[in-house]
Amino acid sequence: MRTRISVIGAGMVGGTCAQRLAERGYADVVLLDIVEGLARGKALDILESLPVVGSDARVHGTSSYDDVRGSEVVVVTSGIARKPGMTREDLVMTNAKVIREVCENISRVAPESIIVMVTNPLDAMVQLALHVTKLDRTRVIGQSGILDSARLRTFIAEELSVSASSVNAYILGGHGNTMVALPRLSSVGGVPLLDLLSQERVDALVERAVNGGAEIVQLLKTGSAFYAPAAAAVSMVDAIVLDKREILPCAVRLEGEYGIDGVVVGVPVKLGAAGVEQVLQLELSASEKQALLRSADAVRETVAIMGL
Ligand code: LAC
Repeated sequence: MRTRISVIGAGMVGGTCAQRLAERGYADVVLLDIVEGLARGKALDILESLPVVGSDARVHGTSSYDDVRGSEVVVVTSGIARKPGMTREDLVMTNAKVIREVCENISRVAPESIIVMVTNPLDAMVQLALHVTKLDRTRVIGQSGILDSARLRTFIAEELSVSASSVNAYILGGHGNTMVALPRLSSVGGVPLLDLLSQERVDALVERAVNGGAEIVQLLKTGSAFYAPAAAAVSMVDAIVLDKREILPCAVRLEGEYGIDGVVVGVPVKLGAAGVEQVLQLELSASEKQALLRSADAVRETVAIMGL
């Protein structure tokens, strides 16, 4: 039997995830949305693109959770996106209601799956999914750090006129304004970033990356980014389904690591077939550690709004 991956929510992120996954061809894709016809329409459109791109994946659009049964990975993208002027945290009450229901359904039909959460406010939604599904923290993982780091890598690559694939940069912490960039540990072709750019330039690039989501919202006006978030989520699915054991910054519930207990924030993890196979502990400076603790506090505040 072929591997099945489900994508919940057929909006811009969900549809783009389904497309990217279907084009890879290593699994069949179920795209689900409660809006009648939306997932079926997008899935059919993606399916009809596959003879052209050369993939044999089966793509199925549905409104029924029964079709999610047997999924190895479930990518959750449901909920509303922010509009100009909103923070990700402004979405918490609306999206918590949606995510609670989605997770109850996943528990019912695919209790063995690994959940990749994409919905904002990201860290709080991972925390809610852990609460509802009662799954181990290794199996409920949030997408944020890959996206935030990719933005920083893009800006560094542009500034230095090098391939972004030669740029190593990490952004950790919660997926909000308190996210924590680590320029000290960033490098370009193995050369420390701070040997190549002034602190001032690095600070400016970091600030643009931290505000990267808002920059896109401001331009689109009617929604938020979806190409890069979908690419980031799909790279997590790759790592899991292909058992890559890739080191990626992901949102995971910490249990004492970095001096944080019971809060979801982004840290580097080893991602493979079992989900989070290891939480990596970087040596942080005092100020970096402070910033991570502050970010965890911000996540705690958002989680408290949900009454968890
Ligand atoms: C972003 C949103 C989707 O960072 O969280 O673009």
